[in-house]
This record gives sequence, C-alpha cells and structure tokens, in this order.
Amino acid sequence: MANDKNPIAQQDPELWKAFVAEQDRQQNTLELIASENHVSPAVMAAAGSLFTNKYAEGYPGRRYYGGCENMDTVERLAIDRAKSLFNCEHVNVQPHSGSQANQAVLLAAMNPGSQFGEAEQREKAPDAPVRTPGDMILSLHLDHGGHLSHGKNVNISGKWFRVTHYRVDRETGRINMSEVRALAKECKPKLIITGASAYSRIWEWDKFAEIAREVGALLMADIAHIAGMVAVGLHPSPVAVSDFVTTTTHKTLRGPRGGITMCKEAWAKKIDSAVFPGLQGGPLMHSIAAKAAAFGEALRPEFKAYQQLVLDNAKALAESLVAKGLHLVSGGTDNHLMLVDLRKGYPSVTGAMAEAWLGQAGIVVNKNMIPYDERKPMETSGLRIGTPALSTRGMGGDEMRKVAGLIDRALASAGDANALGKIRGEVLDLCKQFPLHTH
Ligand code: DSN
Repeated sequence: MANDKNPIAQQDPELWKAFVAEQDRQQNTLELIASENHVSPAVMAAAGSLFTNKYAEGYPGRRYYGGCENMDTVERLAIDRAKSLFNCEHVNVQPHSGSQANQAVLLAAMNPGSQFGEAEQREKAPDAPVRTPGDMILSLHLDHGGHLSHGKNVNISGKWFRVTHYRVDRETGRINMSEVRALAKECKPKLIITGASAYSRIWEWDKFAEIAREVGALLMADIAHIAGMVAVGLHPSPVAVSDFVTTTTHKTLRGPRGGITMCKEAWAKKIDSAVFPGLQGGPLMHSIAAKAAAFGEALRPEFKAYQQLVLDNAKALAESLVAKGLHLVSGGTDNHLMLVDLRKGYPSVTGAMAEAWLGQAGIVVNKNMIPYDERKPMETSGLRIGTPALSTRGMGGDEMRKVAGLIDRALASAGDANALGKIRGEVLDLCKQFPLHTH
C-alpha cells in the first residue's frame, strides 16, 4: 500500500505521512487488541473501491436512486453469503457499525421512554411530570464484559430504556445462570441481551432462550467478538434460539468495519425499516462490497483453520501467562480473548500503566475493567488480550509462549525504558519473521 506512486502520496503528502506511519505501526507491532484484525488484500480493495461513489438508499430491487443495478448485485451477494455463513432466516447488511446493528433491534422491538420507573422518577424529581417508563433490557454489565450499546446509561440504549444487568460470579468469573433467571423473573425484561466484548467463556444460549421463554422476553445475541468462531461451528450458534443476532464484521470475522443484523423472518420488515429509513440514510456500498468479499472468504475451508488457530493460540497464550504467575478472570479462555487481572501478580500496576509500557515495547493491548474492579475506567485493573490479529500473521504456539514472556517482562519492568527497549527489539524481530501480507 505505502508506495510513492499512491495517488494520496502524490496529491497530499501531509495526509500520506499518516498512511506511511500507520503501515509501519501495523507491520512492526504485535496487535493483541481482541477486537482488531488485519483484512485480506481483497477485502481492503473492496473497502477502498468505486462503490464509495454511489447512493443506494433502499434495498435490492427497491432503491430510491437510479443506476443501482451493480449495488443490488453486491448487496445480494453479501446477504446470501451471510445467510449461508450463519444459517439465519433474514439479514440486513447495511448497519454502519455494531452499535447501529444493535440499535436496529431496539428501534424495531422496543418502546422507548424514561430510563426510570414511575416510583424512581417521582423520587428523583417530585415536581416533574412522570414519563412513560421505557421497556426493560436485561444485559451483561459493562464492567463485567458487556457493551456500551447494551444499556449503559450514557448510551442511547440506557437513556431511552430501563436496564437491569446480570454480572459474572465473583469467584468463578462466569455468568451465573441462576442469577440471570432470578433477575429476569424480577425485572420482567422485554429484551434479554446476550453477548459481550470482554467475556472469555462459552455462552449458554439454550439456557438464555429457556429463561426468555419463561418470562416472555425477546432474545438478542450480540456475537461481535465471536462471530468468526460461530460461523465455522467452533462456538455454539445462537441463531436458532434467538429472535435477533447482531455482529460487527471486523473482529474475528476479519471483514471491513461495519455491522449486520440477523433476525427471524417474522422480524424482517421491522428490522429493515429500522435500519433504513429508521436509523441510516445511504448504505456504505463500498463497505457492503467488502462485507461480501469477507463473507466469501469466511465460507472457505481455510477460514475454519484460521479460527482454530485463533483458539489454539488463545489457549497457549493464556496457559503461558498463567504459568508466569498472572491471573486471568475465570482462570482461562474458551475463545479468542483473555482478561488479565493485574491485582494479583502486579497489584501496584494499573491497566493504564500496563497498556502504556506494553505500547512502548511495541505490544498493543487495551486496558479493561475487570469484574468488581475498584479502579476507574481510565485506570482499570485489567488488560484485555486477544489472538485474532497475530493468528492472521501466521503465528502459532511457540510465538504465543514467547509473547507471554515479553508481556510478563514488560509488566515487571516498572516502566524502565531500557528494559522496554530491549523487549521492543525482540518484538521487531518477531514481526519481521511474520510479515503482514495484507497491505
Ligand atoms: N469496542 C469494541 C471492542 O473493542 O470490543 C466493541 O464494540
């Protein structure tokens, strides 16, 4: 990508500098952010293609603009391939992001209102008129691995709906299904949301479905993190038992940034109207072309081998970190990610410090709240680590064991520049042995 003949280099050297720097960063650092990946050259080409030039409001065969015949071909390919991948009845491939894929479900199925019930509204503002309370969501708490768009109070999902959260068990670090059942009976949710952005264990979709049936709730699974594994059958699929399944397309699925919303046929019309015209205008057709390309790749046998490598690498990395004395929430992982609890092992090191030190050494991770964290979100006591990107580079078990050693040394360095510089050198050697072929 970064060569001087590139039109950006020729036309806009100031902007081009950032491209060159980013290519260098991606080539020469170890990307361990669990939600990131490196797309293939074909997906990259589709994302930066002539499909960016076209408006195509509407859906295939029913557009509000002329000249959409090739848009229809591309969108139908994306739809058909997503259906084959996930075995879903209906899919909308237009959401610009995972949050919008989730919002489509809220808009289609939920009545908004106050985030508080009547009694709480009266207590908080005795003189204000009482508003209709919004429908109730039951979802995993953000600090326990959930997502902003699952009902956090600063997000539209938490501002317009009432929310009750389930948490992970303090001892096991796993979701306790008896607690979920008890909460569901108590709060009577309209929608139960499953799925997470920092949970390393298998989701028990069948048990959630049973609870949803018991309390008359709708069920939504946000599989953004584990979509790649679900697509190839290496994680159970929630599709058959859920009313809605949403995902981003850029994490383990290794496509362009974006989202999709799947649902049962009975919800198809409402979901489509919620995405357009409810939430969005013109679909990003270059992104939909790239989704089609990525879904095509995911349907090939090599993609299953890749997902198996992601899982094997996560296991190897987790075991090596534990062998070095680090503590992982729930003790390990069943998927592509793990959550390091720094309180045991490195009690004086915050997630923010660890993220900065590892960054200096060329190891890119993100600080993360851990369940029952006493520290604030910008500080945290945890680090989230994932293997999708290193697996795309072709790294395997030996490299994971090496990476675990580098992480542990960076945490033990107390930020010493010499120690981090030495690790940086070893990171560079590793990156050179496993060059990225995606640029
Ligand atoms: N922000 C994403 C993540 O990093 O997990 C979730 O949307």
